[in-house]
Amino acid sequence: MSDVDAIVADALAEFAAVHDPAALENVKARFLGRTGRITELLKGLGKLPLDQRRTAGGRINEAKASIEQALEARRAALRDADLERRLRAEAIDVTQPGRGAGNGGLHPITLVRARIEALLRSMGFDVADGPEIESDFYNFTALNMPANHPARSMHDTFYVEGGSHVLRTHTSPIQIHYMQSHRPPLRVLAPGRVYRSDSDATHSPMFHQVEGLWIDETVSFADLKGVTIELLQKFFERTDLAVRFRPSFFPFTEPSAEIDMSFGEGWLEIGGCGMVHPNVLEHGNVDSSRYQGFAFGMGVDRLAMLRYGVDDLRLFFQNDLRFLRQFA
Ligand code: 2U9
Repeated sequence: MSDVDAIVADALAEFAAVHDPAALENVKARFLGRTGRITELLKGLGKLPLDQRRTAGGRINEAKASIEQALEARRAALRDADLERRLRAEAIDVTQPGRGAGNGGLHPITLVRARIEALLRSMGFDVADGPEIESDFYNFTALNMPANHPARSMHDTFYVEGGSHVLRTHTSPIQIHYMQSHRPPLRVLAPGRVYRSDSDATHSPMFHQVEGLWIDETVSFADLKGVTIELLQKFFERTDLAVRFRPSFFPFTEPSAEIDMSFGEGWLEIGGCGMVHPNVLEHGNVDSSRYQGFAFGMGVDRLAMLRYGVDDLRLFFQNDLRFLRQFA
């Protein structure tokens, strides 16, 4: 085998032995680079006698061409191998069954709230919303709880920095806004989150209320009883549900009563109610010499506990999916 054939054979063997593109280019340099073996041969041509130069040159160029061809073939083979490896590594089995997005569900508190909203809408109530941070006026003063009223104590209320605003302690401010922006007669339901500085198995610092308000010229305590009894019996789907109105006191209603209910054994307190205090009507820009009305408030969380038989309020707020999935 001539020198040239040996170089070609070496090149082909070395090309075949490398498995990554960078190493292949290093091998190429050793044969075709500036000081590569083929290049050196070409440089040496000048020293050959003229009659041998042509044949030798031809053979070297043929060798160079076959090395270049082998190089190109090896480059292509490495590219193909790399592509093949990546396709295998990144393969997606399109025949696999999908994981599924899973259907979400509504939170039990949301379900209870929606149910109360639907029942009261059917009795002609509008549903209103409002801010969770309220001014001192809308949360307290307008509800007949003037400065220094005990309900304003730091003990019960979360004050927002500065002290002029609070996290609303009831949804009643919604109805003050509503009275100010609507002319009577009016019927409105105010559901939402409220906040009190209180926390144990039956009290959460954040809880939910629904409050109803009906204002017209002759609305009476009899209407209040009719609406709340109908609401509770429909909500619990029990016509044998007994409801009792126990005299009480709230600054924003006069007279006032606690609403108790019974499925047969014992009474459960479920809310409060009363005829709206004239001072409250006036704060809502309602003429108290012409209009009167009733209001009631119920704890949504309490209603949810009773409807679903849940004995710890905190379960509603821990967001354990094992618990929440039972209601979806
Ligand atoms: C306006 C005027 C009066 C709403 C009322 C109650 C009595 C009441 C509690 C029940 C359970 C709150 O979540 S709870 O602890 N509520 O006892 N709420 S009267 O009175 C209003 C509301 C708005 C303008």
